[in-house]
This record gives sequence, structure tokens and C-alpha cells, in this order.
Amino acid sequence: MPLIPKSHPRAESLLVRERLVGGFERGLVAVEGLLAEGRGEAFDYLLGEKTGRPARAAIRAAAARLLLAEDPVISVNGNVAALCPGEVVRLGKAAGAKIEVNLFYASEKRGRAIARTLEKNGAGRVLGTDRRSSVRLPGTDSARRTVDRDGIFSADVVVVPLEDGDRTGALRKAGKKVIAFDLNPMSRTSQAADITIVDNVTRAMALLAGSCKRLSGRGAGQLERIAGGFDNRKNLSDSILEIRDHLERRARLA
Ligand code: PTJ
Repeated sequence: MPLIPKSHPRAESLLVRERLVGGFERGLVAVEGLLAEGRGEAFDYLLGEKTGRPARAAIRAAAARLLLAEDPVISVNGNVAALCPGEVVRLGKAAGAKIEVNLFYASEKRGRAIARTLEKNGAGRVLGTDRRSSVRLPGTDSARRTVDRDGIFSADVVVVPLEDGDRTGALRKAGKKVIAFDLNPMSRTSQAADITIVDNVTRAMALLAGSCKRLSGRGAGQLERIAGGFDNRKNLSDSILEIRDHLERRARLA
């Protein structure tokens, strides 16, 4: 790994980038995943590289929705496995959710490497790598349509970090509640999900696990009020306004 001095003004962002490059070298991340991270970084920059108020509200609603779920599943791709595998496992434990590998650029070898990484980080059984239990999710043509019968296929709530809009729509058509993480509040995924967390998975995955822990003692009525009172359209607008406000502040400094 190249030496990134701690004093570098962009050290944190550069170290995250190195985590992804390391994941690529270990066979977890698709080459396209490196480009996807660049797109995310650009939006993160526009958002001020922090978890804003709309993201915090979405995280709380997502935690309530997960705790109300009967059979929640976290869908994991290459980027997520490289960026925050320990946090995914912690979220799985805090929310009582299964973990399933699901790839856009399908590769059995990469899928197995991702499952191993999650297991090394403390995951129990990781779904999505056994062909015998794969079934097809109707309504999407990408490789993401291949899902596990005991996982995403039968889930009532699915967490999809860095997803594509088509499958988010297909999951909703199949009657599932979808929680997305996406730094771009204008993406099709963001628009199609029930709850979109407009934040970097490197910050928000741990925050969601913590929120599940904090809300775990609450009754169903209270959780329903938190989840049901959340308006994704309004929250996405607030995230776009957050970008505008950040740009206005920067413009005044220029
Ligand atoms: O491992 P695979 O084969 O499943 O492929 C994964 C990628 C990410 C390559 C695939 O899902 C893909 O091509 O994704 P997209 O269509 O580029 O969408 C990624 C979305 O996630 C974009 O809207 C980005 O802004 C956003 N994004 C990128 N990095 C992050 C992010 N959102 C949150 N945190 C990030 N670190």
C-alpha cells in the first residue's frame, strides 16, 4: 500500500480509496466498482463529506423498518465488501438480518471471495453463493436477478447499498420494502427505494447498526410511527437542498 501521510489534507478519502483498490487486488471488487466509487466521491464532496440531517433521519427510519421486519436481508456487492465488511456483519447482528452476496457484474469466484471476507469478519452463513438455492427475481434483466430462495427472494425488507435502479424497482414490485444507501440523491435507486440513506457507506453502515441497537428496546407501535412517518421524496429533496446550501457556503468563501 502506498504511504499516505496522515497530515495530507485528503488523507481520509485517500485511505478509503486504498481500501477499495486493496479489495480490487484481492478479487472482491469489479473494475467498474472503482469507477462507481469515483462517482460516489464526487457526490460526497458536494455533500460536505459528512452525515447530514436528512441522512440521520433516513438512518433512524431504516433502523425502525429493519427492527419491524420479519425476514430482513442485507445485499452485499464487491464495493461494500471492500469498504465496510465488519460494519455489515454488525448491522446483520443488530437487526437480526441475513447477509446475501448479490453482484451486478456476476462472477462466482468473486462471490466466494466476498463471502469469505464477510465470514472472516464474523458473519455466520452467507447466502448467495450456492447455485442450488438460486432463483430468479422477476422484473429485472441484470445478473442481480439471481437471488437466494432463503434470502432476498423471501425477505420482507432488503438493504441495498450501491444498487441499480432496475432491481430496486423489481424488489418493490415483489412487495418488499427497500432501504438503499446512495450518495447520489438523484439516482434511479434513490428515487425508487422506500428509504434512501444519502450518505457514504463508510460512515452510514456503522451508524445504522448503532441506531438498530439503540431502538431495539422500543415497542412495535413506536417503531411503526418512526418508519411510517418517514417521507423519502421529502428527504431526497432535503439532501439536494443540502448540496445547494453547501455550494452556496463554498461560493461565499471562493
Ligand atoms: O460488485 P458488483 O458487481 O455488484 O458491482 C458493484 C457496482 C457498484 C460496480 C455496481 O453496483 C454499479 O455499477 O453501481 P453504479 O450503478 O455505479 O451505482 C453506484 C451508486 O452508488 C452511484 O449512485 C454512486 O453515487 C453511489 N456510491 C458510490 N460509492 C458510494 C456510493 N454510495 C454510498 N457510499 C459509497 N461509498
